[in-house]
Amino acid sequence: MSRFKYSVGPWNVHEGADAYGPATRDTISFEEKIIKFKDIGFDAIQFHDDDAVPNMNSLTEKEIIEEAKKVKALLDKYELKAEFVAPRLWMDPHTVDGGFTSNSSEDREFAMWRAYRSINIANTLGCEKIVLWLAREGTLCYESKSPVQATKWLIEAINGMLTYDKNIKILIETKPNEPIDRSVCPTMGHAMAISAASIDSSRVGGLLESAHAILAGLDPASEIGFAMAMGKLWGVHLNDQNGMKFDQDKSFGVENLRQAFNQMKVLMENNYGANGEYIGLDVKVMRTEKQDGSYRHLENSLKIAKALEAKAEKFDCGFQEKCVAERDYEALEMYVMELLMNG
Ligand code: GLO
Ligand code: MG
Repeated sequence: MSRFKYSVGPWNVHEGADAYGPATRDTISFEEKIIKFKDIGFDAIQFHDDDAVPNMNSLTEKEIIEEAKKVKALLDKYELKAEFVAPRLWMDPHTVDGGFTSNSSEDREFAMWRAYRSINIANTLGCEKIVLWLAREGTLCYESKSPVQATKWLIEAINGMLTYDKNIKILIETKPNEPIDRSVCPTMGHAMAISAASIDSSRVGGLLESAHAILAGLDPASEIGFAMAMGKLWGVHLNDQNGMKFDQDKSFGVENLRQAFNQMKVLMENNYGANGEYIGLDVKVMRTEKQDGSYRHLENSLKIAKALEAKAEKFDCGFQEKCVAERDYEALEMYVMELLMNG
């Protein structure tokens, strides 16, 4: 048994297409996915706005809510919750140059339209969290945007959402690059500063993804710790990443086991989940996997997360204190390695 509740997004089971080649697996329907998610042990589903309401651009506001109600009924049927809704501001012709920070005012308006519709969908699905993964809020050509103006636009957009709905909470999912080269909001420090600059910082927090911290050259556990120190870690995307290259979304712990252990440890020591927060997994199935292996990365990640939770439970704080008092960090380091290597 884990002390945590876990969540997953439908995009984590996909067909395997990448920038260099086509799909390698068949499409699985949303309902089939969530049945399996429940079966594997997940408690909640993460949504993009158009995961819940496909083709939402061509629907009226009323139709969007009607569609969202059908998804809510499905969630209820399988006793699942919605964790958050994230406006998908990176797929549309209107967001080629970004959404909230696009140089086109028309595109910025479109981004707000999607953000407000995402809030309506979240309300219908019974969740209060809006995640902003700011995929294209940044530059490919550095001189194309002012970093000052772009940051101000982002804060304005967040203020617009806070004003639109008095109950929602905004979680900025930080990422330094990909698909853009330089992001407006690359790390938890940036997210916390943007929160502080908003009109209601008590409703603007962060979501830390392990791979994104590694892409920024930072330790995910430290990023988690920083946001927790501010009382603003309201979501995580645990996964893994081999160094500073393309975003890999590997199964949790498979590349950096000690870092993964320390993420779990910092979450546990600081009571993550006490306010209903989920441990989200944002892991992608490998392209090489066959159809019947579509969920193995999720099963593996959950298994690893729970095993590391058990390791962190066993962590001998008395011994740690003794090592710290004696400044015997070699002993402490070896203790951690033995804890991870043995049984
Ligand atoms: C990509 C992000 C992405 C988001 C998801 C929810 O790098 O991790 O998967 O988490 O779109 O906003
Ligand atoms: Mg993510």
